Amino acid sequence: MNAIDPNLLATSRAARLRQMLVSNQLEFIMEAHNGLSARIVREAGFKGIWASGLAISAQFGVRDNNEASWTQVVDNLEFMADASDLPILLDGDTGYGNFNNVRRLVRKLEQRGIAGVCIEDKQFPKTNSFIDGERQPLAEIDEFCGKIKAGKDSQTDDDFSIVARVEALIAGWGMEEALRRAEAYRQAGADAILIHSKLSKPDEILTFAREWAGRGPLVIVPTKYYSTPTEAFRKAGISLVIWANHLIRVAASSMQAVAREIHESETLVNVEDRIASVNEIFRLQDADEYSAAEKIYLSGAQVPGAAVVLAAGRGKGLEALTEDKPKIMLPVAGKPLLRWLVDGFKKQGINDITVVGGYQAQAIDTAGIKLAVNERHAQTGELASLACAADAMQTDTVIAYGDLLFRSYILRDLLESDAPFSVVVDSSQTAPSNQSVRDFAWCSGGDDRDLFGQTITLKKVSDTLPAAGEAQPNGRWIGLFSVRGEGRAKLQALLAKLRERPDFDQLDLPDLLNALVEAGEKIEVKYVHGHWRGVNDLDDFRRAGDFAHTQTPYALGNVDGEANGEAAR
Ligand code: SPV
Ligand code: MG
Repeated sequence: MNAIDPNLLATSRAARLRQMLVSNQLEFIMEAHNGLSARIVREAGFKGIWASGLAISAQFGVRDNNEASWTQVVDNLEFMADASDLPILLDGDTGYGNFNNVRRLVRKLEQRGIAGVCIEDKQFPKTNSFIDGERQPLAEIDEFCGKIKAGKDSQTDDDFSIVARVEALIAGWGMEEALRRAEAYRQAGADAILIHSKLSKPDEILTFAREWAGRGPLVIVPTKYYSTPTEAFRKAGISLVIWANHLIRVAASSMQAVAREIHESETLVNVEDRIASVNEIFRLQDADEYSAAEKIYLSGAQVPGAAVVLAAGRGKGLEALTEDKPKIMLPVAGKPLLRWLVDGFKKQGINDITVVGGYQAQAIDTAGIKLAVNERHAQTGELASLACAADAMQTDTVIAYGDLLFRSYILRDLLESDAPFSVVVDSSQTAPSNQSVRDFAWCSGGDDRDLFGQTITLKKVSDTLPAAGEAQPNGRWIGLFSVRGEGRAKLQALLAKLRERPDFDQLDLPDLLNALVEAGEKIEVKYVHGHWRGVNDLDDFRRAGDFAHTQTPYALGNVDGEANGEAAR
């Protein structure tokens, strides 16, 4: 992301827009149509926003014919200006009336922190230039110049800009008329000329720019001549390019794809991991600022949970790939296994994440996590690693194997459990299908939908399958274990007790679960049926890539039916 120069932020928005118009480098502004898209434009690195008439009317679900009133547009702009500190250039259509309406518009825009307005020389109510452009009547030159003068005379901030948009080429009036109008508008006080074209080639824009010969800043909207290399605009001396409608268009196509998918599949499970998480929406709304303020102004605010990820191992059968890094740093579908897990936690609002490393711990990417190191990892099991993170368990904590990929609802459902202890068990895995499968789970009942609402508890976890005739497992523990409330102190006490055992260094997480059961604690079972992967060997890695791809965002990945094919092994 291009950071915005902090010095620029010190100047007013109007001054920044004016600077973009008069600077001798080519500048770009991006369409936004509401507060959220304004924030997104800012985060993408743009220096300014085009408040497009087409996009704003479209997001209201009305036509670009002044069906939304000008005050509705201005109210919408207020949300945009609040959500983003970028300068906003309003597409003010024809100025919504005569010179007097323009005067009032300019005053109201200044009051809402808008940096400038573009008015076009058509007649109110206008129609979008790309709909029968040649049939649209143009304003009289003198009348339009009066609007420009009235607007300039009514602004109180000298830096507020009025851009005059010439529609002569759109309406088929020719180059000479376009130049005549542009010159008249410049003399009337316009700060820049927007020359619009609906051709698929930039020819008339480039001719106009050549004839204009730098008499003032030129603004263009290359929606129709989009394949023109940007360098051509730079060479032609254009000041500002408006990318005019691309966020409303991507919003429409993404919404169409997801709405269709949910309607057809009658489930959310295929889309959840491919769309912005609810937490991402919270972030865009600046919810953290609210939480911080809550801590100052409200007592008793909730402390979020924590996670401990056990990632000390090198990975069996992966030696060739893990010479210089632990298994969890191996990439799956373009990002390290650990990142998938950490992102999964963050998505559920768990930001306090401690990763216990061991083998090549220095190679662990510590962005957004705390690292604890089990120095004796080569001689110890998982419990010794967990003990290294004992301090991290000051709040409700989820303990996880580091080599897990899972659909986000699995963690969400686990977090919703109020039980002191709970685990996730996959009822689709009751027999080994490859050598690395372990952690079979025996429970107080099977995954029977008829038992809905009843609590199932864990009886035992073991990697040894029973002989025929003995009780068969009800599934496989996937490696997620949540400890809440009073469970925390109990877990710490049990860990301390287990540490005294001579075989402590050999103990793994299933031993802890079994010890809790033996101590009479109830461990609630949350059943799932697939939708996760343990990544233990090379084969798993290959399949994990497919699994992860089903979770890439719609805008980036494919939208075909692959999302259904990843039930675990
Ligand atoms: C808009 O974005 O509303 C514009 C540009 O006015 S265009 O749609 O190209 O006319
Ligand atoms: Mg418009």
